[in-house]
Amino acid sequence: MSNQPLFPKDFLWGGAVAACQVEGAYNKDGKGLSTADVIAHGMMNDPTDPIDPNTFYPYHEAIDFYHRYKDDIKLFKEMGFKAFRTSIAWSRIFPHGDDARPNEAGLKFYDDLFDELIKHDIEPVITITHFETPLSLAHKYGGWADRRLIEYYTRFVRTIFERYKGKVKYWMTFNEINIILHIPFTGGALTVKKGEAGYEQALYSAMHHQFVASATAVKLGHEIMGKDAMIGCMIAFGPTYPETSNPLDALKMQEHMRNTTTFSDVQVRGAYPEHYLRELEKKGIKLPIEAGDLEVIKAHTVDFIGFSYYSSHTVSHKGGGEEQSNFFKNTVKNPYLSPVDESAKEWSWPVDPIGLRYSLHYLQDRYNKPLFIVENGLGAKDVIAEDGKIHDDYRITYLKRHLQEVAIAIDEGVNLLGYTSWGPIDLVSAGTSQMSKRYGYIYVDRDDHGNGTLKRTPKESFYWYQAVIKSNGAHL
Ligand code: P53
Repeated sequence: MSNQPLFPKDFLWGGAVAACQVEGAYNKDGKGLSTADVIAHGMMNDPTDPIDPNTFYPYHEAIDFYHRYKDDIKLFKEMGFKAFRTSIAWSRIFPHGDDARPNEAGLKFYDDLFDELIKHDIEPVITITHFETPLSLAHKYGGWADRRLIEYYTRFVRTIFERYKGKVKYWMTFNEINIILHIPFTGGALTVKKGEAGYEQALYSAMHHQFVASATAVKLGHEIMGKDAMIGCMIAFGPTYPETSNPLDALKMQEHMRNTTTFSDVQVRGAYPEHYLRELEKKGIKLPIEAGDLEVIKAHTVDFIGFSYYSSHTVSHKGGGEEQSNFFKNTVKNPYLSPVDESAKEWSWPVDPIGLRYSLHYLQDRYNKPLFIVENGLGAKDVIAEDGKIHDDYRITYLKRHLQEVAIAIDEGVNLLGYTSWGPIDLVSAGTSQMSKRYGYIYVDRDDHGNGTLKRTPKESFYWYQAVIKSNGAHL
C-alpha cells in the first residue's frame, strides 16, 4: 500500500476486550457470580453449575486484568491506542441483578479504570453487557425470557450512565445481540436447554426483551448524557455469499443474511421487518410485545453501528455442506477464500479480508449511520521462539490484509469511527474457553489449565500495530 494517509484524523485506533474474558477477580469486592463464572469449558452455553471445587474455571482468574490494568494500559499506550473497548461486569455493580442498590466497590473499580484510560488519552468505548449476566437472574427468573429483566437492566444502565457521564461517550447496549440465538446462556441467562419444551419460545421472548431494553438504554443515554453521547448497537456481522449464480442460492443467501440484518434493522431502523414477523408466526412463536414496546423501539434507534467481523459465510440451496465451525454452520466451503494459516487451523474460521470491505459498504448503504469495527482478529496458537520472542507474522498478515480493505472502503466513502481489534492482550476465548486461542499483540503466560505466571510480553505484532497507529494507517 502507498504511504497515503487514508484514515480520518481522529480515527479511533485501539483494541477490544470483554470484562469476563480478562478481569478475573470473580468474587472480589462484592461481585456476584455471573453466567460466565460457571463456564468451565467449551462454548459459553454449557454451565458447570453450581461451582465444583475440583473443576478449573478459566473465567475466575482470566488474565487478572482487575489487578493489572494499570500496567496493561501502559502497554496499550505504548502501542499508541486512541481507544479501548471493554465492558462492565453487571454483577460487580448489581451482584444479584435485582438488588435495590448498587455495589459501590464495583462502581469504583470502573471509575478508576476509566480515569486511567482518560489519563493516557485513551477513549473508553464501553459495552454495557458482554456475554455475562448476573447468575442469580438465571436462577431466579430463567433469564431474559422473563420481562422483569428489562427493569433490572434499565436499573443497571441508569446507574452507570449517571456515574460515568462525562467520562464515557461511546456505549454499546448488548454485545453481539444476534448471538443470543446461538449462545443463549451467557448473554441471555436462559436456563431452558435446546431440545427442551419451550426452548424456541424462550429464545425469541428473550430477544424481544433485549430489543426493548436496548431502545430504553438509548433513550436514557440521551436523557442523562445529552446529545453528545453515542449509543450504539453491536452486531456479529459477516456477509453471506451464494455458492453459485443459481437464483435459488441467491434466495438462500438472502434468507441467511436476514438472520443478522433483522437484529440491526430493529435497532437501527426501529422496527421488526415484516418477513420476520411472518416467519415467527409460522413457527408458532409469539413475541411478548406489550403496549408501548414497538413505540420505544421506533423512537430510540441507535447513533452508530458497532460490529464484529471475523469472516463471511457461503450458502447453497442444497443445504449445509461442510460444517466449518459452530457459528459458521449451514455454510459451505468457499474456494475463493485464503487458506487458514497453520497456527489457526484448529478453529478454521475462514479468512476473507475483502468481505470486510463489502460489509462496510453493505452496512452504510443499508443504514447510512456511522460505523465502528469493534472486533476483528485472528485466534491462533503462538509459540515462544528460542530467542524468547513471539514471531506472529500470521497475525500481522491477517490484520494487515483486513486493514488494507478498511482503507479502501474509507477512500470509497465509508464513514468509520474506528477500529478496535479483538483481544489486544491474550484472553479467554468465548467460543472455546481456551487461553491457547490467542488474539493478542501482548502475550500472556497462562495455559488452558491455569498454569503460568501471567507475565505480559509484547509479540512482533505489537511493534507492527504501533507503526500502523503512528502513521495513522499509512504504513500498513
Ligand atoms: P472466540 C462466535 C462467532 C463470532 C464472534 O471469539 C463470536 C462468537 C462467539 O464465540 O464472539 C465474539 O473467543 C465475541 C468475543 C469473542 C470473539 O468474538 O470464540 O464478541 O467475546 O471472544 C472471538 O475466538
